Amino acid sequence: MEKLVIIPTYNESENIESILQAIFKMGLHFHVLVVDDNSPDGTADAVRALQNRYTGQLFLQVREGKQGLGTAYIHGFKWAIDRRYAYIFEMDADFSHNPKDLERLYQACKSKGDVAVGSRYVRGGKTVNWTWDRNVLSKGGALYTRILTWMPVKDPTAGFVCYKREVLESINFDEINFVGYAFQIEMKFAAWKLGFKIVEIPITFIDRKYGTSKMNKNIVKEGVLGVLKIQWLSMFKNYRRKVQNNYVSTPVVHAKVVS
Ligand SMILES: Nc1nc2c(ncn2[C@@H]2O[C@H](COP(=O)(O)OP(=O)(O)O)[C@@H](O)[C@H]2O)c(=O)[nH]1
Ligand SMILES: [Mg+2]
Repeated sequence: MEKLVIIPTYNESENIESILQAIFKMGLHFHVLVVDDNSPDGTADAVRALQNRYTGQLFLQVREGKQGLGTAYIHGFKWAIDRRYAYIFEMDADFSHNPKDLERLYQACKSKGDVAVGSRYVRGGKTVNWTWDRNVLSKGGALYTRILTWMPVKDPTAGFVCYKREVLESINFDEINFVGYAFQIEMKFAAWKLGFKIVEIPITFIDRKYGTSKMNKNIVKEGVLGVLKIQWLSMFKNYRRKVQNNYVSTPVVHAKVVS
């Protein structure tokens, strides 16, 4: 149980089959967990249809309805921790994140840090086909986060990330309540505050060709207020202690039955 890619989905029937095929076709032993929020377009059925071909590699969790990206990931993280995966990845379904970069993220996480971020804003990274307003929003969000928090991450809203299991085990998910960009920022912020090392590797982020973005005004608002909130907590309310998970799960050891 080495590498698990978590893909949250909401109405991704046009992308899900091809992204899964692209991951498995590489033959690099990545397992995939799709966390679908009961998409009306039948995304989960498309996953089920592939599960026979990829038994033991492709997993599906369906939640009741659209509950946001953040809680979908937390659901996936708990699932992954229970199964003792060593490296746990976040990745979108829409091909903005290139499956071919998974291995580079893995190697960076394994040998250079505890968290590896696929970054648009380090040397060699870029975005392709994004509208100017999405670019401004994303770069502005990154700058805003860096100015307020001083977190040494150039692409704090990035959603293409590899975490060592120990990092996720150390975070108390009950304290992570954001759902959009703020979720991505807070996960990195929490890891950083808990003393883990974050490295960034350059990626090319390409805007989706199929399906629609689930970005909206509330997600932006949450991002602006969310960064203020976590910085406030870390300055005055001992954020580190709050977000630290005091219960680190250990594998169930089955006692040998003698006699
Ligand atoms: N399970 C779940 N997945 C979501 C939700 N919102 C977005 N996603 C998925 O999260 C990924 C990123 O979302 P996307 O709309 O592409 O955001 P953008 O890249 O910022 O425009 C995609 O795979 C979406 O299907 C949600 O509420 N629940
Ligand atoms: Mg997208």
